[in-house]
Amino acid sequence: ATAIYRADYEAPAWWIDTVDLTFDLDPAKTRVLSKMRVRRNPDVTAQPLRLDGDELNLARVMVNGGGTSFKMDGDQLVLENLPEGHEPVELEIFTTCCPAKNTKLMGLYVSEDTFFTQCEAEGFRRITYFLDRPDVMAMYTVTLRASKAQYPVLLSNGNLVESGDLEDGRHFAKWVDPHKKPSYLFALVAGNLVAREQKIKSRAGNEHLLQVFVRPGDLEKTEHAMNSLMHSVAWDEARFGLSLDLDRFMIVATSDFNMGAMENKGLNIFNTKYVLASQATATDTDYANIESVVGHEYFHNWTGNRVTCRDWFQLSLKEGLTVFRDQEFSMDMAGAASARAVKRIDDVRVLRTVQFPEDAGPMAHPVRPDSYIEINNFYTVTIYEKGAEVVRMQHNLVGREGFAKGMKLYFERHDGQAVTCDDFSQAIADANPESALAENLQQFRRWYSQAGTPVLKAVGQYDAAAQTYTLTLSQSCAPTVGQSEKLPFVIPVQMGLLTAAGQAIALQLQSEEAAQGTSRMLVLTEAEQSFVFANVPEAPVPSLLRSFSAPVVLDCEFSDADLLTLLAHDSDPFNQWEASQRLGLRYALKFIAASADTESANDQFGTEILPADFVQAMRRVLQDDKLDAAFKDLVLTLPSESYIAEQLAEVDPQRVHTVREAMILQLASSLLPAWEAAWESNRDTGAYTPDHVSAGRRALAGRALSMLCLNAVQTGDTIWPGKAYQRCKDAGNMTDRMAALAALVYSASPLAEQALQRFHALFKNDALVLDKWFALQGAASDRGGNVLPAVQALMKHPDFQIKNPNRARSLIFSYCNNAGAFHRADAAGYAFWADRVIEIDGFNPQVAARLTRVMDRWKKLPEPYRAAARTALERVAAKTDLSNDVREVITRALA
Ligand code: DPP
Ligand code: ZN
Repeated sequence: ATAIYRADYEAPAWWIDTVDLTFDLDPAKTRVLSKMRVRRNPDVTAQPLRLDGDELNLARVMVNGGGTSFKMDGDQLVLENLPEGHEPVELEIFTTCCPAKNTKLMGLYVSEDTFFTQCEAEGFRRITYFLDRPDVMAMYTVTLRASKAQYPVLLSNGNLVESGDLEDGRHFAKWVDPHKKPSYLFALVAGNLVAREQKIKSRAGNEHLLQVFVRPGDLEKTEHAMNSLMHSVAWDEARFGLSLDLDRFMIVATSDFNMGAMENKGLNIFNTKYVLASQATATDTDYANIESVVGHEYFHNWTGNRVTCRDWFQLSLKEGLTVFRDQEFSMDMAGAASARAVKRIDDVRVLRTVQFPEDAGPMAHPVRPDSYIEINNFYTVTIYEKGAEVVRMQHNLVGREGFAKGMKLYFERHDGQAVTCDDFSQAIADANPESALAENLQQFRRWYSQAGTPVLKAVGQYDAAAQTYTLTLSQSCAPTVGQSEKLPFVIPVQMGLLTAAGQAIALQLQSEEAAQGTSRMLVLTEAEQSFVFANVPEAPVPSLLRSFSAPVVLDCEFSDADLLTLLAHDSDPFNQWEASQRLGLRYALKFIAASADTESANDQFGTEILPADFVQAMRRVLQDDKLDAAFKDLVLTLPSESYIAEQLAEVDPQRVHTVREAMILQLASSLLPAWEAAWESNRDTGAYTPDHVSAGRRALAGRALSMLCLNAVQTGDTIWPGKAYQRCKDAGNMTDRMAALAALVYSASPLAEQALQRFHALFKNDALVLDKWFALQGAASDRGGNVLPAVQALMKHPDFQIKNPNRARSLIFSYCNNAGAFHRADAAGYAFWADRVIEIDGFNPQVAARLTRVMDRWKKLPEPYRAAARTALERVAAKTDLSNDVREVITRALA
């Protein structure tokens, strides 16, 4: 496999204007007839037509109704003798494929007796020969033929224009998509499905039919998905003036899916995980994820489908923008400012816990990569979440109204086109010519071209005599693979200043006539810049990067007292939370460093890690009636192990794990009465609704219960584990039930085993709940190396199916991400990982490549882990028949 470079982009030598597909669906042998009208691209020198294919059986090729010569070049079908000139050519290609044997879940496959497709990024070539690239946009007509008894529902993109019976118990349906589209947005579904339907009227007065298709029996679990879809339609009209452009919009759920969901035009295909919900089977997190993913795929209808990507290097054009849109949607749905802040904190946690490590590791790549071997490996947190941050910065630099204007211009210019990330930022800037974005556009674009997480250093100097405060901001960015030098970024720094007592100080730069509020944005464009504030009455506490205004690491020497001030008083809830995280991180790092040279590090954890004033601050937060429960829950959550690990040059995962666990235990015991009170006042949230206020209360109650059980295991108390066990039995919703079960498992209570068994018996027929059951056990706290044997035993459980991506992820991925259990001195965790990567790669390379990435940061491990990790990586690399997917990841990891 060879790398593909962005710099090598060339426009296609041929266009495909129309494609008319006829499918005779049969799991063993599906026949596909493709009739295309193609023509030479007049702007490109004449070339043969080279069509992509993958694992297809070619039966016949015809040109303008007659035979033709053709040749194969690797997987490509090459037609060298097509008529000269620019007249359209009618091409007919007849192929067959075998959906039943398609375990990669790319192209056309069968799941539970139903046909599904997944074409992004390059799955369409597994269905028929085609110019399988996003800049070739065609009009599609699709006829599906299949057994009526087995496949009563036949769906494809667009509008149903004809259907009827055929002989031999077969029937057909003909669909026409009124919009041209790239092949990655093609979809078909055929099977025995039922639909929840909803008619809606748009603001513009048009009627639309919304449908959510699931297997019979699942219909009552589709209400939330349908509500989310209706909210999405309304939101995109209200916020961006973007209306649904189809008479009919369909969502179909499948339990075998590599990704979360797919935005095929008018026919979104979803992982069941992001569709099905009932209070008995889904948690609050599931409900929130469904809302966000339904929104995300729906919003793609404009950002991705109407305007698509020129090539796959531009993937973030649609993904970063659409993640930004779904984040804003979730915030707008959440309503209250405090709920918006909670969502923002959640999003930033993902960014810092997953994307920052990616950006510092072997798979680091710019938001717009320069090369790839396997595009599937680039559906990453960098493209999605960092991409969304880059869009958010543009939003913040031009303001909310300005951004709406920019979006409008973007669609005016590019509707129906396949474009680049540069086209997007150009439109936002051009619509806001006076903005800091327009002023610095070329430099701003470094966010797209340079990988790595910049470090923003802030140093403050107070001059009491002059009453000035000089804030010096400087930036740097460490080298990443293939990029040794980085140029300065444009970094928007939203900030404020507080007095030691927590009062907001009016912000007046020395060059200004008057103060301009108490929160403002500084824009750092140089390697170093100073900002001098006037009329500052005392040495202030700076509140920097409010709402996380740029995806950077802030390096600022706060005292503990500064951070406690910010935690208690900052007007920006994000920075209040951030102060708690900085303190937690500080104590964790201090203790990790202190215990680094001690043999008996573990013995020290009897001593207290967290100082009294921090514990007192946590107590105050927990007991503050004015704070949202969800916010309290986030403040009381210590930085994750992987976030702590990122701060260290060398990471002993066991030490990080043990220190963090000791900190949690200390919070559990020293705040005991506060946890009890939090449990008592939040354990009953009444009739279940997934709204943010009650979900926040359940989250806090769940954490309290977990803390109380953890403490109980230390003290020998049996009351709290008993309460948790009871809760597992009689909880009225899955959030409460799962939290109670997790509390028992996480504290390694003797009641855990029995509770797990009961839970399994209750939900053995619900695949998504079983996924949770497996995941919880893979993520259990390790006690003397007991988790791996338990995971190995679970692999033999009758309900475990490695070929189902959700199930494989639930057990195997959750174990391999469970640092305390995975990093074993005997290397057995790594051997298990290597075996599973090789096994899964044999049938599903995409899932295998994701699992491979668990080892991204192995070079930071100390011995004996490091050598053992290398051995495991090399064992995988030595396999000669690896997929391109795994090969690319493993090669980078070992480089
Ligand atoms: N289905 C994936 C997403 O929506 C890829 N487009 O992000
Ligand atoms: Zn997407």
